Amino acid sequence: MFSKNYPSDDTIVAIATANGKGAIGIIRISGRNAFQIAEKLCNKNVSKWNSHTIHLSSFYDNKRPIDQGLVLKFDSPNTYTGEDVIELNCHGSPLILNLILNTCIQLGARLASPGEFTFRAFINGKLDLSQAEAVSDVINAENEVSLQNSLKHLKGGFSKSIDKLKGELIHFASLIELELDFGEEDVEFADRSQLLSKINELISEINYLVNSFKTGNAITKGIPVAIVGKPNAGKSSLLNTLLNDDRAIVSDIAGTTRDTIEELFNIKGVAFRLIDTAGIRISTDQIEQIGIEKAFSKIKSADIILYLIDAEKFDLSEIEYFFEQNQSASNQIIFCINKIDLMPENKLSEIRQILKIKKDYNSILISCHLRESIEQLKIMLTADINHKLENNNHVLTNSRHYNSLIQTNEHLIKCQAAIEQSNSHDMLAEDLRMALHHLSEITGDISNDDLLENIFRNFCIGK
Ligand SMILES: Nc1nc2c(ncn2[C@@H]2O[C@H](COP(=O)(O)OP(=O)(O)O)[C@@H](O)[C@H]2O)c(=O)[nH]1
Ligand SMILES: [Mg+2]
Repeated sequence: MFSKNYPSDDTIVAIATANGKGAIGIIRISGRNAFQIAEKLCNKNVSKWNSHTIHLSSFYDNKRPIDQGLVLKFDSPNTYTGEDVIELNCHGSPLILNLILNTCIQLGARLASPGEFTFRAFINGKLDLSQAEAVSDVINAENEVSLQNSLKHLKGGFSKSIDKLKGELIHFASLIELELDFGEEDVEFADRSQLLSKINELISEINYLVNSFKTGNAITKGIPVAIVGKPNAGKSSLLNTLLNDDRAIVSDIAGTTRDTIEELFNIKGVAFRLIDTAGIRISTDQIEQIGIEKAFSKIKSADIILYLIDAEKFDLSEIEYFFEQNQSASNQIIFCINKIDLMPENKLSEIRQILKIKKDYNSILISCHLRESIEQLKIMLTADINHKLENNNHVLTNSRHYNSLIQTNEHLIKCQAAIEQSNSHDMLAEDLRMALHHLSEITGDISNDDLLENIFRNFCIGK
């Protein structure tokens, strides 16, 4: 395969480490002239060195030494790009790095475009497209869970399950194509009931992946947690307590928080987006009313809702009402009974008793002032996501993959209908082809220049 945006028959070079001064800086060279260039740069017989060895050397610009460092030599094909590769570890000075880079360019290398090393790995079959994308996701991961997920994709587990789905479809697609070849004769090589059950199976497997996209999005961007409840229940206090910071204004004047406040925070590598909202009540204040409407919309989009209740005003019907109105398959509500420091123990046991009877409510008794049960609340926040991650082999995080899977399923659903209605072979074959086409987009068996450019231009130079 050849892409007009990335010629692949020349030798590329780039600084691989971040801008600025550091202990070391790394320059990478890849391509058929990599060793020749290194020979001139180091004034050493680099081509004769064994593969995967490290050598101390000076670096020269026209016989003038510019630095001293390590040279790593990798013979193709067992390299990152699949080509001959040289890595130079020099001192981490922008001046030195640029001098060496310019020398390599004078010696015939071309400055690499963003992601071009990974692109070459892709065209040389070292990585498929979804793995190449995972390289960039690994670098950009901002929390541990999202890092772990990207690493899984990089190792190729996700690609393997896509290949498995593809293999099953190809089998049937080829039988249907064969039927087409027989033209007028009404032969059926592919058992329709087997095909139908296979398609049903594929649709549900793809749906499973598609549904994991919400979790995937949440782990990269932070799981949205809305803190809601009546004015003065302690919502802003809980936000501050969880953040360990006086982020939101806390006061005993009801209606203090009129806009929503959003802050990212991390529990054991899982990112959450905490959203403090205006207290829900009937208000004549126009601005507060806008805040209350915003609170309702945050409730709708949140994955987790922390509904706060002032323990002194505990009322089961408030819980029941909120639960009925807002509970859905896509969210989890945790009722937090706050300010327990103000309550005598016998009153608290009463509340515990009432809540115990109603087991379907997820609830916890807390005190923001004393930080009581705050750690336990954090465990409750992570429990749901940990459960989802354990149960999902592959969590979809890439919207390109998501779109391809949605389109695959659209065609599979048409196949389903075509079989059920005994439609013509032609239509069935065409939908099978299209379903395969969209599946193949994910791993890059089918791609085009624009798609590739779109993916690789978001990489760092030198990767
Ligand atoms: N005693 C006690 N007071 C609290 C607690 N949490 C919040 N408060 C007080 O309750 C009032 C309302 O708190 P705030 O966080 O502004 O409530 P919001 O309107 O729900 O955001 C403030 O005076 C807080 O100091 C708690 O755990 N114990
Ligand atoms: Mg508030």
